[in-house]
Amino acid sequence: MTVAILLGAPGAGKGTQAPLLAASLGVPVLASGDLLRGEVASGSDIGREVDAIMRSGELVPDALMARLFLARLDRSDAAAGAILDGFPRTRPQAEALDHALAASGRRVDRALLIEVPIEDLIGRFAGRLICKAGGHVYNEWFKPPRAWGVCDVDGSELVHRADDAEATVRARMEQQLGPLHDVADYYRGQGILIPVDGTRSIDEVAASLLAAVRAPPAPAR
Ligand code: G5P
Ligand code: MG
Repeated sequence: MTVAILLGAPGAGKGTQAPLLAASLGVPVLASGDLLRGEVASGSDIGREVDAIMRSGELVPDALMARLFLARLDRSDAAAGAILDGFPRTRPQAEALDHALAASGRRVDRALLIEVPIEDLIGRFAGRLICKAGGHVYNEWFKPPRAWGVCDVDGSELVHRADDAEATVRARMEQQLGPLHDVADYYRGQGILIPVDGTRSIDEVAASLLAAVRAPPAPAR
């Protein structure tokens, strides 16, 4: 059983790497951003509330996010492990996650921090495309789909994300890097944080992440 968290700044490659790691380990990806975008697309009350927050580049309040995400983690497909993309994003979320996992005899095994300098990230957003059905991630320059505008995996339409406008990207960096450092410190303190160089090719980063997950377990905490 493996519960591994992918940490990284906006654009670091969490959503690109999570499905690759999950496929290697035979566990599902639970992605907080995809959960939220699903709520927005459904037009639910929660969706209306979080749409404005996401467009502003701020984080969704901890209580709402923990409720949504931990309910997803409780579903049976995650009983044998999962790759977490985008949650936790704050220290209170990390504590809530530890608490929820402990209640079912599980724990976070690894927190993998994908490190990319900010100046390298900015250029990634303009070319990013995601698919409407599954949130699969592409890039017009670095990872184009086989057929223009169509997802390789599920055939759905590829679109730009509403929060990838330049001003929102700047706000996301300003608002979210501080909490990211807090979460990284939290897992460093537990001895389970593994930094990975995210500036290399997608395949090289994927190989490093898989090796990090398969490395011998950290001593009991
Ligand atoms: P999200 O959806 O979690 P972010 O901002 O954390 O959004 P984002 O933008 O989804 O993270 P990513 O997943 O780390 O980035 O990166 P990606 O999509 O895989 O890759 C970005 C681009 O770079 C792609 O075009 C990809 O092809 C390319 N790329 C990837 N890897 C490489 C590589 O190795 N090399 C190169 N050259 N290119 C590469 O959250 C969205 C919003 O939801 C809310 C917040 O408002 C957040 O802003 N939210 C939460 N709020 C509170 N708490 C939480 N836990 C929340 N989770 C989400
Ligand atoms: Mg993502």
